[in-house]
Amino acid sequence: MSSIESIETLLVDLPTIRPHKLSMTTMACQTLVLVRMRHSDGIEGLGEGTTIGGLSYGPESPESIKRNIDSYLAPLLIGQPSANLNALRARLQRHARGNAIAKSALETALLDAQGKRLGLSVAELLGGARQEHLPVLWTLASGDTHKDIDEAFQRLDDRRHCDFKLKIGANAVADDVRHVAAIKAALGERASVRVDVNQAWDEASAVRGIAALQDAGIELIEQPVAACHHAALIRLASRFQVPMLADEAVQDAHDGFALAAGGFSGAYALKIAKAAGPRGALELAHVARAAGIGLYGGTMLEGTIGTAAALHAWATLDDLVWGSEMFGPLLLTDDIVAEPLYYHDFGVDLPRGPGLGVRLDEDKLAYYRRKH
Ligand code: MUC
Ligand code: MG
Repeated sequence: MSSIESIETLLVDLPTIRPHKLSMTTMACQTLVLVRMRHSDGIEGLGEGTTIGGLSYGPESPESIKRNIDSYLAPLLIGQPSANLNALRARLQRHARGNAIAKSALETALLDAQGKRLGLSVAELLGGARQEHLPVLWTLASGDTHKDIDEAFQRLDDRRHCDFKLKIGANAVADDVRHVAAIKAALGERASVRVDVNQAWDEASAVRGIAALQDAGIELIEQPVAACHHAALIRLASRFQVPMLADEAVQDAHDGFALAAGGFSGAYALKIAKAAGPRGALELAHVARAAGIGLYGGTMLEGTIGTAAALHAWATLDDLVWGSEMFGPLLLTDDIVAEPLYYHDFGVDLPRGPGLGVRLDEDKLAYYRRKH
């Protein structure tokens, strides 16, 4: 019976193709935390834990993810039998609080190894894929209205993306509304346009902003108010016709249940990073489904390994009514895998092969890994 032999964590810094401007930070680089988990049967499982903008997005940073895996989480797993994912997950939950992104990287590495061991894809391990090609939107976040419009037309012409999410909340509400309305007017019926406010508004600003965005034809409003303001999000969802997408407010199935029980309607952004891994994200999906809340495959702007892990989970769902945003690798200038994901026809193919279906490019990894 195989057991877990060693767990190596590496920080990998990859530049973005342009500055990516969110309400809380502007990214010029993305830092991936890569996990290489080696097992006594010779199999290596790969995992990735990634956040946005150091500590500006959430309570874990790339450095804390690495350090907490090295010091606390890896010792809980080393020496344990490789194959009982339920037991390993319970062990991490019992002995370590929080650290959802670190746990997601480890669960991904366990699933990848188990898939390779059994000759099954991660989607098959999770019950089987219902779709092999998933829709993927693109985030327009250059910070410049005209650049965003040019970028959107390029993506439409290339049949890369036909849905766009605009990052707002860093500017005055009226300026943000002007920016969004100009982009929607330029794209017209060719594209669906949504916004992500990343918690930047208080409720009064949200009421003003959403009323104007609804009039401009925006289709979805993501996380307009602070994550902890569940009641405000519920009030906004009942007040407006345009649906709300809960992101930071809904990390896992517990939040999903609380928000639904409080009367929320709309959609939930599923992210493996929020829910401590693909399995936790699917638990949230099941709660949402039971509550009649729509599903959306979310990203923490992961590289290819984290994106592939999420794709395997989302592929098991046949009711992602809001599609997905699994474009993380396309925001980066380079990659650390041998074969990139295949983006075409407004979506991406589920990678094939055992486990995640992804192989490392060791030269690229050696080049981009942080050396000190
Ligand atoms: C978020 O809050 O949704 C997803 C796409 C993007 O550009 O940023 C992320 C984070
Ligand atoms: Mg969001």
